[in-house]
Amino acid sequence: MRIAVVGATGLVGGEILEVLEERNVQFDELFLVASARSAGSKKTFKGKEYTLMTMEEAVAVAPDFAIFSAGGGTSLEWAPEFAEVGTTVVDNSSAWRMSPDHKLIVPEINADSLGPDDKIIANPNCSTIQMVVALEPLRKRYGIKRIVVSTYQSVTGSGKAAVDQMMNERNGVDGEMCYPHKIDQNALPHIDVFQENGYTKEEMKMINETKKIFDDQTIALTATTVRIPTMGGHSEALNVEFKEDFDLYEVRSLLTATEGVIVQDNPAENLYPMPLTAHKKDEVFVGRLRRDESQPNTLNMWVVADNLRKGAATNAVQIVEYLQRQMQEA
Ligand code: A2P
Ligand code: 11C
Repeated sequence: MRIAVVGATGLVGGEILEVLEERNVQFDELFLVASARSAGSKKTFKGKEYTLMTMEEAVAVAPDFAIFSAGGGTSLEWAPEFAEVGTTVVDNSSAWRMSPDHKLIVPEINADSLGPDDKIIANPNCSTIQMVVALEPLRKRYGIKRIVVSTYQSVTGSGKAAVDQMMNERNGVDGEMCYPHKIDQNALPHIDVFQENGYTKEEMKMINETKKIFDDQTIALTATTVRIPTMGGHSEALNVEFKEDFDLYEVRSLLTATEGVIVQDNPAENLYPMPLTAHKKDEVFVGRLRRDESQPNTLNMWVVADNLRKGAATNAVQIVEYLQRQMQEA
């Protein structure tokens, strides 16, 4: 079993390495890949020093798996090259997500749709993943009619340059601007580029990816995505209208029984999910569960996850673990 991490010097790449180590994922060889700028420099993993490789070098060794987190353009250009030599690519970018020929996978929901011909597998957007993981047990029980989601997203979702912008602002240092405005002490209702319909690309990703993952084009969904000056952890306010009425006690039980979901919901003790407490955790945290008293069959909930973990690295590594298990069982 040979695994390549493509984009190993980036924020998500670094997180993938941490997750591989923490989960003790088994492999015989590991290849760390970055741009030609970094190739030849060294990076340490589990006490061993690795020399960063170029994409060309990584394709030449034809690893079993390549976990990509190096941007959409790199994925479009290189994922097919890896697939061609037999590598299964798990891609963190948006390049393949909405392609009808590629699967968009959250292991808890639809990994069983994967087959041996799926050589390029798409990992959903971070804000989509944490929402669908929290909703899946409720969707199965009550059916979903409509979702209204508002997000509060960490600067880590935009990569290193955004973290640098925020820290420079905090330290009073001039530097490159990643966002069109200051981010520290601010909130930008603007994530990714604006589309012709007035929504941002991030908002449209949440809408379109959710329908694809749930394999249900009938779900009505609308989103407002907002960048806030937090480090590591996206938060989401969800308003969900179900097809059938629900019992709040049962909602809590269903969520509590769901692997990968942790319910933190005790207002009497000020217990609710927060980015600080979700940081570096692999689970999705859910709280503030309450009935929307303005409309039937409708629930309000607050969902938080570390966007670099379950939103990116953890989900990608879980896909690899799933496929490893399939290969061992075959
Ligand atoms: P590098 O450090 O050599 O530029 P982030 O999103 O945190 O900025 O990380 C982006 C990651 O993608 C980095 O590891 C970066 O490597 C990598 N990367 C960017 N462009 C390419 C490319 N053309 N080929 C391979 N890796 C790339
Ligand atoms: C953000 N959700 O927080 C984005 C980052 O499509 O994988 C991830 C972009 C993507 O800015």
